[in-house]
Amino acid sequence: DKIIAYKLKEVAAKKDAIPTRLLERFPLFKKETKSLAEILQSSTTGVIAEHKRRSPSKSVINDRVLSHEVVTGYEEAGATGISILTDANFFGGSLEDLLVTEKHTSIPILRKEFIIDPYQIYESKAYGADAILLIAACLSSEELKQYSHLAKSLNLDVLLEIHKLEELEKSLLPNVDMIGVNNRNLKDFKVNIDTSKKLSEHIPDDFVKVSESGISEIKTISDLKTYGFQGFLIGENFMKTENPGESAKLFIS
Ligand code: IGP
Repeated sequence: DKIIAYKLKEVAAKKDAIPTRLLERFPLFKKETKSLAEILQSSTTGVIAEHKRRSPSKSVINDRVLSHEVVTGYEEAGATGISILTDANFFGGSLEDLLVTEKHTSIPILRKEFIIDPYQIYESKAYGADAILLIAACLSSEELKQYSHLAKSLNLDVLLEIHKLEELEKSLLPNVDMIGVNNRNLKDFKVNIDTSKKLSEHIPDDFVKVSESGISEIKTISDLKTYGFQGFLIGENFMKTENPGESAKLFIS
């Protein structure tokens, strides 16, 4: 709730600085996007490696490494996709990180942000994202419908994040490509991989299943694969090391 209030203010200021019609004229707005969902379905690893400097649960994870080195390292390691946290206040990220990533990688880029306004979807496209995250806990059914439709009309894939069964019903939408189960409880930040396992059987097969947060062992991935998961979002486990790309390589190979 604190985050949402902050985001509403942030977006209002941004709209004044760069209105949507200007975003639509950014060169990257015309970029041909790559489908993260499609690539996950044909990938053997399915790792979506995340660039995350800080988090509310851990405060500083890694403020030393350069984002372009992290993302090239992730790509070389064999990551299927890259997730870029653009929130500055809680995660130490920026839209600049998204631009840098777009310049240095050819694998699909997920913009990780608390999206609470359609403006941020135009912004994601203008700064080079291929996919966006929508969080069921932050949005109404109507907003989820409207936002996923807008994303699709801009050729952005949609990863819809849920934490519990009650959020799934409003998330089964035609313009949603992937359903992500967040293993981290937003209240106490505890992670439990069983959250993914428990919810998996309720997610229809026409959505690509992604398990998010708290993954630090390769055997967790092979285990989750038996529950139908094809995507694995991993941040901290790589970012907390001196060389996140190298850590991802050791993990993936
Ligand atoms: C990555 P971890 O535990 O590997 O660092 O988690 C990712 O799942 C996590 O950063 C995340 C997140 C989010 C961050 C999942 N959903 C929503 C911000 C907003």
